[in-house]
Amino acid sequence: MPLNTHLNGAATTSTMVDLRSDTVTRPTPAMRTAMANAEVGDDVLGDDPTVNRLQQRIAEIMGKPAACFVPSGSMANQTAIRAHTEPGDEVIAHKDSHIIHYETGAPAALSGCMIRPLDGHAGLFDAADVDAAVRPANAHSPTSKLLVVENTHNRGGGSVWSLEQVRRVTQSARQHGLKLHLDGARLWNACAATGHSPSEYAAHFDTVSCCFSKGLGAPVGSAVCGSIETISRVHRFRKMFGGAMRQAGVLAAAALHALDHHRERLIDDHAHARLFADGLASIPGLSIPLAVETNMVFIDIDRKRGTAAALCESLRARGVLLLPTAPQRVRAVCHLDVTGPMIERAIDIISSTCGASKALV
Ligand code: TLP
Repeated sequence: MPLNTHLNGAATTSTMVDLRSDTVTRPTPAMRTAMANAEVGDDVLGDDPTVNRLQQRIAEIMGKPAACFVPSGSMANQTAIRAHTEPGDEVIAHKDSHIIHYETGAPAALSGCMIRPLDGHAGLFDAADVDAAVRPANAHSPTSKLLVVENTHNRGGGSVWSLEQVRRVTQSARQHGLKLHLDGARLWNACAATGHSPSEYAAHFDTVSCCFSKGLGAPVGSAVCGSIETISRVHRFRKMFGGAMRQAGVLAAAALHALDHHRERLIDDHAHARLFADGLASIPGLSIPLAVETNMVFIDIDRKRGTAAALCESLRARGVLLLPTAPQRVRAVCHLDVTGPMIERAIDIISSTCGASKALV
């Protein structure tokens, strides 16, 4: 079993096992050094050499002509949506997408778009679903404009799209004249799981967003990659949405460090997630509803045992942090600051907590 050999200074002193998200990581000492040494300038004037270097690097990794560094994954998705659409257009996406559940209604508020939600197991859908969702071109319907695919899919359990399914879905969308955006906040995990390169996935999309602050462990930052024309629109909307930053090179340096040092270790997070799921499987009252394909584990709680919120409260008091995502469902995410022994400890604590009382609420 591969164990995470990286130990952050802060993580070793903390007794908490924080599995709420892969966003909770703290910059490693080496990352902090890279940040401290970053050359900076005013990025609103295009003068930050480290931001410029990051944008060039991430565009190359994704196989796109241009990239724009933005403060968050939500801003990456929303600037891309705005760049592809006009008010009154419709965006097609899975009903469990991050852009629907966790981006504060931004497609409506910032782009004036409707969303057409698709069904499908674990956040995935197929070409026929896209065909059926596209509106007829007439004077009454919204204009179907953009398809958004999320890979890995967060609420789908960190599920991974196969390249074959991406090909089918994007081909169908192109036939209908749709633009294509990939929410690749965790594309790094999809690539670690499949062995595909980011550009193999990105090739099927007009724009791809990716995050440096989730699995890769940087403190802040995402990017949108695409054509020069589309990225210049993204750049404009980044400014409009309040996301233009000045000496952002300190953040870009962390992202560059993460790209160089934190991609290969993602398979350790995936192994830890499987170890965690296996350890929970035999605990009465808990079940794993979605296949564990990457760094996430979703856990369903039998009603007789109480609610997800009550379980999370009990576990917090005992040193394990999980996130309730539905009344009977919690999420655990493995990341850079979690080691194999920490996973073992979390399993023991959950096991004894669930064994200790029949019902928590
Ligand atoms: N997801 C966060 C929460 O918002 C739920 C998390 O803890 O998983 N796309 C996907 C697929 C995401 O999971 C997230 C963040 C984002 C975009 C947005 O990134 P941020 O939080 O940087 O705006």
